[in-house]
Amino acid sequence: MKYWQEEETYSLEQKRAVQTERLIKTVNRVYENVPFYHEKMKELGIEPGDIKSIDDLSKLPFTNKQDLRDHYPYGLFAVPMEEVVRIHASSGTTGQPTVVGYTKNDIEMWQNMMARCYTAYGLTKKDIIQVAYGYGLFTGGLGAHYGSEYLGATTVPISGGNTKKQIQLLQEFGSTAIACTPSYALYIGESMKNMGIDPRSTNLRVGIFGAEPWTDEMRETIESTFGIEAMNIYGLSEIMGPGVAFDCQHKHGLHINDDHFVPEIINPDTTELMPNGEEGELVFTCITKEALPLLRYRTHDVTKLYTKPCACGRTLTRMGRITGRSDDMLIIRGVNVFPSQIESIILKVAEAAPHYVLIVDRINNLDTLEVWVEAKEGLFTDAIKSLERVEKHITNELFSLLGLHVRVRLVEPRTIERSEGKAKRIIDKRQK
Ligand code: ADP
Ligand code: K
Ligand code: ZN
Repeated sequence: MKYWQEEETYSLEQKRAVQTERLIKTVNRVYENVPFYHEKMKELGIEPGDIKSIDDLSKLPFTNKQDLRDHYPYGLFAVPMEEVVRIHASSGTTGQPTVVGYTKNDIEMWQNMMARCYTAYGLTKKDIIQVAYGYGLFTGGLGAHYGSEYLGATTVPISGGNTKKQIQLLQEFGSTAIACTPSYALYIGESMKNMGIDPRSTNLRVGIFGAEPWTDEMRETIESTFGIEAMNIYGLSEIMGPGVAFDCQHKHGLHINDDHFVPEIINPDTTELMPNGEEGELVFTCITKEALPLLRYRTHDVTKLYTKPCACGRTLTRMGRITGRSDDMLIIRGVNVFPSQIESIILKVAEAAPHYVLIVDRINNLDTLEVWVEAKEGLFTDAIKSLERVEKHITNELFSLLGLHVRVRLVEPRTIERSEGKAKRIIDKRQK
């Protein structure tokens, strides 16, 4: 099977018609049922009748994470609580958690979106999918789980952590796919090697990796470690959870399920729409959600959209890899730095292991950035000279990319903390 649903290949006209119909319905619903949106629209001087097509999307008000917090926990829900069958909460990477809810139809839609992803990754009901995202309030585990069952695959609900057990099940259950963060995949691979197990020796064919930013260099590292296809999956709890966008076999941008979540790219400073193809902040409008249909939700994720059709035949709009969250962007002496830029350099250095952390501090009123990278096993037994040479090499590479002098410290193997979920790449020592 090539696609899970026909909608994935709708012609542009068909898609626009569907988007228009769904947007109008959503705007009417929130205007009537969510006082927050009613007020916001009034402030902007618009009524539901002013939204006549998908082109009117930009007339609508934005929604910020803070708006969810201000209406904690259920204040933005558009249905009575008796219709809500599930609650999740964001992991709170950047502050207070926010609560999201789903109706029965929302869960069904989510399962379909996940099944679209799995199908694009070449997975079917014949596969055994080991779900190593955390189960619980975080959307990763249950999102991947329900979608996997819906696909008909054999689902192994091990959740995150418990790395020895993960490895045991990979070997004994014959899992053909694993769903986890890319940083956790790396950790599992490393643990296998430490246990004397070849990570390429299992039945694993596909990795379903997301929930945190990662680079193409990281993809290559993971693919060669396990001998698998490492597929990207993107999502956020406010919009749904995993399955908002996914790689197809061409791995050239992620297809957004834009018959359900309509993307826009804005300039984060002015909130104006960016010209086609330019990078900016990703914004989503949910046009089919019942419990929490957010309008123009600002994700703070930075990327760009591709409008050209994809060779796979899907007409779903593509987005580039997330270069970072605007919350994660460091401004060091006036230069914007994303951890992913540093990752892409480090992973090209033969002597460096793919484990790193960025230490930000403020010294004499100047922001400073130090990059700590693990040396590959064996390097520390060499002369100090070679350590210095590698540090210098990375420093130079970073300088030519960023125009910024960054202090690089090669640290001993296995000294940087490993992650079983979302990796923490930045240690910020500045006083807030
Ligand atoms: P939190 O905001 O607390 O981390 P979520 O668990 O909803 O809550 O995380 C969603 C965020 O995770 C996204 O907004 C994005 O920043 C990040 N993310 C998810 N998937 C990917 C991916 N494939 N690539 C890059 N970033 C991702
Ligand atoms: K099955
Ligand atoms: Zn494609």
